[in-house]
Amino acid sequence: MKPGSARPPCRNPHLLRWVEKMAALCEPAAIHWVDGSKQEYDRLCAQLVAAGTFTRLNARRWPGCFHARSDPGDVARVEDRTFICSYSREAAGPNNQWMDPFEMRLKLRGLFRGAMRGRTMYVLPYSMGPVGSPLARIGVQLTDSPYVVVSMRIMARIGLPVFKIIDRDSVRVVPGLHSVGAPLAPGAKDVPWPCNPDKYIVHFPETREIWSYGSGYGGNALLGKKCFALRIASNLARDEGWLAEHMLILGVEDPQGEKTYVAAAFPSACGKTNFAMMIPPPAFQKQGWKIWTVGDDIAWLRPDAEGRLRAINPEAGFFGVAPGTSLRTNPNAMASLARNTIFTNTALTPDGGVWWEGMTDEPPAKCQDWQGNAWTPEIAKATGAKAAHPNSRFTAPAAQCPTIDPDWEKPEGVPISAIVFGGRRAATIPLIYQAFNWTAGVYVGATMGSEATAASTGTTGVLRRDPMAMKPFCGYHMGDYFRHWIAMQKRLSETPRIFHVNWFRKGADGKFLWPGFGDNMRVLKWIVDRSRGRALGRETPIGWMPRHEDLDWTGLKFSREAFEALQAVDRMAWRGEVMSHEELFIELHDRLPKEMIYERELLICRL
Ligand code: SAT
Ligand code: MN
Repeated sequence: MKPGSARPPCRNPHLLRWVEKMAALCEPAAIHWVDGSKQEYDRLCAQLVAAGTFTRLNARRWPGCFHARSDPGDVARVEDRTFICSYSREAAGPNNQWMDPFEMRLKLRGLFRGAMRGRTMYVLPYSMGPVGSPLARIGVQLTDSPYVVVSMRIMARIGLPVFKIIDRDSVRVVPGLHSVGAPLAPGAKDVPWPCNPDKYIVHFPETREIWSYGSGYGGNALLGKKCFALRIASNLARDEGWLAEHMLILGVEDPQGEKTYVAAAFPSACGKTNFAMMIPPPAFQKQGWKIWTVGDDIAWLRPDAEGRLRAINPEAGFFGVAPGTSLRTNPNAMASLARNTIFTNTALTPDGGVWWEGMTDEPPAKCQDWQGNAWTPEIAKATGAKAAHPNSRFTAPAAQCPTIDPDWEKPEGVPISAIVFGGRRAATIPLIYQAFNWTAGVYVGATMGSEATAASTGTTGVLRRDPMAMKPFCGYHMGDYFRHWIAMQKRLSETPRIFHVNWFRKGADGKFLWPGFGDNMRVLKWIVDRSRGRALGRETPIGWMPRHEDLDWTGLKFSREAFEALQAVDRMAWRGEVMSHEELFIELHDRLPKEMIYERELLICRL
């Protein structure tokens, strides 16, 4: 039998009927039920090579790797084309774009009518979380993009084992319909990256549905990631008493061999992948400190029977930002992406390899840029042209990460002792502080801000409030989300400690004050030690802070003065900060929990 098939390998009547209805709407030329096998993957990759979407990389240097070039108009998430269509506008909140679900369905039916003509519709079952884990959830994505199918095989658990669960447990499935929105007329020639300038990324929270139209890129198209694991899952989590968060998960092993797990929320392209795979400085390694990676982007957290917060990484791969990733900044990511990886919008080198800004100190003498144009360092100097798109990505299997935690697929998840929030802030926000308690910590997360990055289309560098790094991903009213966070504590017997970090503070000379990367271990050690009640700090208006002597400086010269500049709490600047918290709160006022107002008042008093 040839891999994958035109016949359904599953009997679930709801699924069969839905596939039939959607096929009638989209009118694909064929239907392919995805089995998830390696043979099927290889065949689809070969097909993508033949279509010009993929270039097979040099098999000796990049075994099992492919390069893809997207349409220049389809390079990142499109937040201004993303909708939460709950029954009421209030439920979606001012943090989301809303459209009446009835009207939106009409609109979508029009867009999807005949949208898959001339293409194959893939029926792609996937599990977010280890197959069969009580914390995992199932989705089925219908898509006309083979690029999405092969990417999803890396990013999630897909295929026959998932169909089996759908049949056996008759679980509730999150349906997702995805089309690149580029039907093919009979005999017409396809383009390497079909897509549509008109894009709609739509969520119906009550019916747990996803409809995505017009894009083939990243979070717009790999529906398990942001659409399901964050926007729909945040709704599931609120209803079922857990948390779906934009967080990495890592384990810190101390010299005694004891492991402490930390979850950390940073906005897109703020270094989650680097932090999750950090290599401690040599002096720490010698003492026996080690970092283990559980996930780099999304965490699902749930109190267990004993009231301990446990987390799984619902994903199976990394969709990491390529530029800036190097053997120096993140050797574990480089090892993860060394084989069986799909690179999208990086540069292509003449010897069949990939390159991006920051990968090596010395750029290649020439290469093809992310759009296929000739690129040389001289051209770059003259025009500023980047070889790789700033949001170019690698899609790599998590299992290939040298520091992948032995427990990363444990069905019950790992116990979380600390939660870290952080953004990209050039001024005001110190390197590290600890919130006084859970509610104060929720306030810290709720009011965090970050300068926008290339992960979403739009202006970069502008400061925006990005509560818990969830602004683009919270699938309901942000005020209700804060309330849910505050209420979570009642279900916990042991409350994780909450911290805020900022690796990106700059001095008057515009240079970063903190070396970052491996040296973040010094901060992480304090976080772990505080969570275990074995480190000191001093009380400040914004929370607990380490003094210079509370951090381990072995192997790094970092003066008390430099540390004080990095940790300075400028009361005037903080007043401005609190005023801008107020702007967020005014926006959310109709559903803002009163704890947020109290916390703000207390902060003002302390300042
Ligand atoms: O949403 S994506 O998966 O394209 C990347 C991100 O923003 O984290
Ligand atoms: Mn992300």
